[in-house]
Amino acid sequence: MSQFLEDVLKGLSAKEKYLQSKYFYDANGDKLFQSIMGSKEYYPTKCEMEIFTQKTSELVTVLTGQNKEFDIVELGAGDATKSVHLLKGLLDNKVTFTYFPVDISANVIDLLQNELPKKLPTLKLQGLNGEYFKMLEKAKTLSDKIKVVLFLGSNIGNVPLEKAGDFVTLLRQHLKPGDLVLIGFDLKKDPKTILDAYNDSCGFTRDFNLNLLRRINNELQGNFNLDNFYHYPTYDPATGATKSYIVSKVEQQVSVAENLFDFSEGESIFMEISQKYTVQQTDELAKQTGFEPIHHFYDTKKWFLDAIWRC
Ligand code: AVJ
Repeated sequence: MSQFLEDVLKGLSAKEKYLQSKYFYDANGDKLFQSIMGSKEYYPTKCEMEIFTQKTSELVTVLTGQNKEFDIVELGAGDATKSVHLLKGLLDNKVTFTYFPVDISANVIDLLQNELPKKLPTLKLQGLNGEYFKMLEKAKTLSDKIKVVLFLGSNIGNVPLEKAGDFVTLLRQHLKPGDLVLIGFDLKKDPKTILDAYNDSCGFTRDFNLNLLRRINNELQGNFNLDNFYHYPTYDPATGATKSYIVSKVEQQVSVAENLFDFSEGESIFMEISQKYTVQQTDELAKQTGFEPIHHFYDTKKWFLDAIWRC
C-alpha cells in the first residue's frame, strides 16, 4: 500500500477526520498555490519578498558576520523566487558558497537546476530531491563547510505550536555550533487580515483544499463528490492557529480504494494548520531548542518575520 493511501485511510478513519496538508502539492495543487500567492488577500509571500528584495545587503552582512565561506541549504526551495535575491547578493559580495536547494518534488529540483544557472551563471548549485533531514545529511557528506539553513515562507506554520519545539530540536540535532538558520514566521495581526488570506475572494484557497479530494479520487480510486463539500477556514486570535476544514454539506458515504467512510451533515475534515506567532514566541522557540536568535528582519508592515538563529 502506498504511503499516501495509508495516510488517507488513517485520517478518514479517525474520530475527527483529517488529511495531511503535505499531500496538497500535486501538479494541480502546485498551480493553485501559485494562484494563492498571487491573490490580493494572501500577504505572507509579498511580505517576505519585500524583506528579500529590500534588505538584501543587511541579510548578507548578518549571514557573513562570522564566516565568509559556507553552504546554503534551503528546505522546501520551491522556485526559489525569494532566495534568488539573497544568492545574488552573496555572489555580488564575492562570498564563497554552494547552494543546496532541497525539495520533495523532483520536478521542482529539475526546474531549479535548469533555470537558476541562467539567472546566476556563477552559482555553485547542487539540487537535492528528498526529505528535509535526509537531504540535510546528504549536504553534510558533500561538503563540511558551515551550513546556513533557509526555511522560508512560514512553512514552520504547518507544524502545530505544541510540535514546533520537537521539529526545531530535530533541526538543531542535524546542525553544529556556528551553523545558522534563516526561518520565516507569519506574525499575529488583525484576525480579519489573516482569515481573508485563507479565504481569498477568487476561491483559490477553496479549490486548493478541495483539490486534495480530487487527488484522492484520481490516485486512490475515491468517489468524493466535490459539490457535496465546502471549504471552512478559521482563525483563533487567542492561539494564533489558522485552521482549514472541509465540511460535508449532506449525510453521505464516500469510498476510497474500496473502503467506505460515512459523513454526517456538517461533519468536517481537518485539512491544514498555519500557525501564527508573536516575535516573543519565536525567540522562546529558538532558546528552548538550542538556538540563539541573533537578528530579526521585518517587512514595513511588520506582518512577517525572517529570524536569524545561530547554533
Ligand atoms: C506554504 C504552508 C506556508 O500555510 O500559509 C496557503 C500554505 N495554505 N494557503 C500557508 C497555504 C493555504 C502556506 N504554506
